[in-house]
Amino acid sequence: MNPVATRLDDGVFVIIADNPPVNALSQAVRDGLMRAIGAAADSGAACAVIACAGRTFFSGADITEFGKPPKAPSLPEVIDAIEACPIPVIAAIHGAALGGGLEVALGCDYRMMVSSARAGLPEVTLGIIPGAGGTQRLPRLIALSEALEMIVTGKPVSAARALETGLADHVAEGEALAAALAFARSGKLEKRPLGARPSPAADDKAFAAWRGHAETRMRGQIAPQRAIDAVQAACALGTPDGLAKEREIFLDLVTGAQSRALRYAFFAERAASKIAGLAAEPLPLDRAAVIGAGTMGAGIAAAFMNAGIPVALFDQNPEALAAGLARIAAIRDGDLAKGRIGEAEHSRRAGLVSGVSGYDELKGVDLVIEAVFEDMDVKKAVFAELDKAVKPGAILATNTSYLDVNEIASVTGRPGSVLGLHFFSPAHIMRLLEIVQADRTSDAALAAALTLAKRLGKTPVVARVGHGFIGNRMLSGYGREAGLLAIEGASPQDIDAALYDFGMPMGPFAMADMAGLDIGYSMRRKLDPSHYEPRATALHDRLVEMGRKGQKTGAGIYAYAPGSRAPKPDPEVEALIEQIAAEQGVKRRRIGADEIVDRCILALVNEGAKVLAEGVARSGSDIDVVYLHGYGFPRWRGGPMFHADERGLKEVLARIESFAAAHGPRWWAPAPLLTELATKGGRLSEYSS
Ligand code: 3H9
Repeated sequence: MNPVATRLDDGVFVIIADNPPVNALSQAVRDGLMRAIGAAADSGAACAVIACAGRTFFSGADITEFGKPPKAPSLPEVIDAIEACPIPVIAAIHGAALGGGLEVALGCDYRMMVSSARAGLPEVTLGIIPGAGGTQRLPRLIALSEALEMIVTGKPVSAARALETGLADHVAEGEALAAALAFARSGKLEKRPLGARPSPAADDKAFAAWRGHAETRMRGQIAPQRAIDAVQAACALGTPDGLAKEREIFLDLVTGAQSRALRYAFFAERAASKIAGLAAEPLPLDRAAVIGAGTMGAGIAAAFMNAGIPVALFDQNPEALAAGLARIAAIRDGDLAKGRIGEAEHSRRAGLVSGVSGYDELKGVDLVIEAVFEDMDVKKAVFAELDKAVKPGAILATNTSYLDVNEIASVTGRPGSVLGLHFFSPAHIMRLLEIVQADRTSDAALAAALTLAKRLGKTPVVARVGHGFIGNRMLSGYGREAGLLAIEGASPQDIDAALYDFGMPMGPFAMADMAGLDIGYSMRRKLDPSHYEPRATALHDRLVEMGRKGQKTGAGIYAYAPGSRAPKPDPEVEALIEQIAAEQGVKRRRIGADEIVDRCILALVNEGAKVLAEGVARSGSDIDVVYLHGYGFPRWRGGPMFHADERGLKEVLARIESFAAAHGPRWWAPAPLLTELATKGGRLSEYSS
């Protein structure tokens, strides 16, 4: 069926595309548009309108077609045809005009947006640049610096902003097609093809500024720099040559490793929130409570407040409760001060948060999230109280990052309503939400948690019960190798630098100092020693015992100048490392960045393969989503599992075997699933349990 319909509406030729869910510009849509433009030219109409049915204007090229043989007509051909159409063409934009969608609109003579619509060129987020004229036509329409901002950052702009910059000609309320028809009839329209406009003047300062921005804020990514090359071509060349240059860069990037990884990440995120066979209707979640007013509890409550969900913060200690409420107030005050919200929203948010100190005040809530001390007995006591106090059917969730959710559920009379909601710190900012499905968690509770994640603006991943679930279980291997490498001879700053250069936002030692070394220290006191390697944590333990707990005490693995968070190597720590190495009988050696990265990253991969085989993670792509959103793994590498696949599992296995030979099998015995996929063929990122 042709997804593009046409009709003549009182002298206006109307073209409506309908390709649910988001009107991606698939081959069928391009073909339909091409034919519709031909018909518009022959229709005798005064002008044409291109609109979309459903929830949005074109959301861009169909990403699933990338990497496959191209099918005619190409999008640039369609847009050239729109631009060459003898009658003026109006784009009627609702929802979002993104990527190729905005490029279609730029091929039109007028852009009409409804006030709720957005327009953007997010191609760089997929590791490519606009490939259908966006980098050539946009700088011919709006100021060069504004075009650069949209193209380099990939961030969409509102209709109001589009009107200000000249991207939109008209902004209207109501339904897009009706508004475009009214606009079409409001005056005499003319042909004004952007491709025929002269090149914009080059602005070397703006180019340098955006290159600097891309270098620091989009570190490691190729596409933003290449997008600037394309805009420079728009300034230096006429349209045909500029378009050819843009196309050349687009085709080069779309077949490259970064784009493959970023497209994979796009679909992995969407797959993570879908559970096959989950038919249950989600339960209503209109009032929530958070137990424990510490940093985590307050952050979780703030996430609810920001999402507009009334939330009660519970703590039996009045001082802790007051401090937690003050933390939440500081978060909304900060948003007001930074202009992210206005006065009205600020007071609305203030009204959503209350403090409570008695279990009996929690009767009416639909969901409780416990965020108390990480101790099984304490958690069980809290859940027993909650089970008595909170209405039947309400969900009881724990924010534990390690503990057995089945055991916690066992003290309640409603194990079907118990699950884990593992937020990452700071909870109102970090996007990842690990949802832990315990053995008896009901489908309705799981469905409710997935819906809640969406309302909170989080990216959910469902994990099953297992020590540390997905993220922290794997992280222990990463941290272990970093600790051992330091004893074996690499300095903390070398290790941090190697992993930073790999693309991690910070190295493991700087991260440990930021989080506080005492957190791991007190957790290890309660852990079964089979879960960690004491040789690797000896340094951390000694530092804590010396009172060096990280940034908060002004010294940890690094030293910090008063009031500064910049880590400085500390000779005292270097001497301590030497001493620990001597105690452990380790002869220190020079260790290169390659070994540092492989030891740390392949430890993640090997543990990830075990997590996957055990069913703690449902799929390899879920693991990658956890690492992208919870641990800052570089998105342009796809995630640890995808990264291993791209490197080649045979090579990964050989490297892991070499580590097993050098350091013993206890931590390095290859995961059986990894061995199987490497030998028989298969990909970790495509594996599901
Ligand atoms: C481009 O245009 C290149 C051109 O310059 C050059 C070409 C030559 N293609 O996100 P949702 C699917 S690059 C295929 O959950 P929302 C998505 O996978 C493109 N599929 O909805 C999901 O499928 P499923 C530039 C797509 O309401 C379903 O649609 N454009 C595409 O939360 C619903 O998606 C972009 O980068 C696509 N382009 O958000 C925009 N887009 O249900 C990418 C979505 O099976 N898209 N799907 O899981 C988005 O940012 C969001 O989807 C959007 C809607 C904001 C549109």
